[in-house]
Amino acid sequence: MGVLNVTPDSFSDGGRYVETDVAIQHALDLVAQGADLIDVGGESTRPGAVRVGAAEEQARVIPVVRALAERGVQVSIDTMNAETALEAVGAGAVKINDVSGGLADPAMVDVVIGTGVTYIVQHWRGPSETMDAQATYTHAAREVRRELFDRVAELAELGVQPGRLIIDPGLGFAKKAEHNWQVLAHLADFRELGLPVLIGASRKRFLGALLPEGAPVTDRDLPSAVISALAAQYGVWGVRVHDVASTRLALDVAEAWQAGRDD
Ligand code: PMM
Repeated sequence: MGVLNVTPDSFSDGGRYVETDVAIQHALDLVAQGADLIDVGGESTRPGAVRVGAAEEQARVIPVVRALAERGVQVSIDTMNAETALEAVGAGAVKINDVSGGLADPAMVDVVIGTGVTYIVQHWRGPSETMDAQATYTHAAREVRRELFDRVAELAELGVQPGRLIIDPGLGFAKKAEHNWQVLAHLADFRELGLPVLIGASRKRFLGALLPEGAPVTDRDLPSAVISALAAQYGVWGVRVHDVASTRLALDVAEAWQAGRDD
């Protein structure tokens, strides 16, 4: 999954793809580099980010979603807003990626049921303004998994077919570096429900902590690609990344390694 943030303030690629034409071209480049899906977002979720209005969010993302869908690109819409999700599916998005798992906007569940598209449910404890303060766990992997599985059960009760769900532990969302590593080390446990698992580690702060202070955010692409390869070994369904080329290569290595095992 290649990331396309059409936002002026995303921490990882903020401001680069605000113009529609530039955004579309960047997405096509990501597809050429091997992305199977483009995740289009119009609202930054970085820690401390302030919410944008639905109208502004839609003005950013809908033309991009439509243009990509018309070119045959598989698009997911990264939004917590039900109205934006509905508009995006109308414009051709095939998946809704909601970092709040439907907790930020109660109307989201009806959109998911009504549109029939695949829904990516992420572990979420609260909005970006407050999530760092909510990063307290006694055993992060176990608690994140429990909370995420509980959310899946709630969605099923509300009428969302579990077979349409993809789950994501939400690295960096109400999680400190050590919590992210604990979740990654226990990734296999997240497959217990049999649902596809998505991981979004790309360019996040906990990877920056491995690099020299002040290193540019693009230096996080190599550790991100390593995580992609390791996540593949754990059988995850997908990885959400900014630098598709390095992750594609990392996944090719993991696949060739796996093929050697099958001989
Ligand atoms: N991370 C971000 C945004 N959307 N969606 C999913 N499913 N999982 C993630 O980990 C995730 C996401 C924040 O990263 P960005 O600002 O670099 O896009």
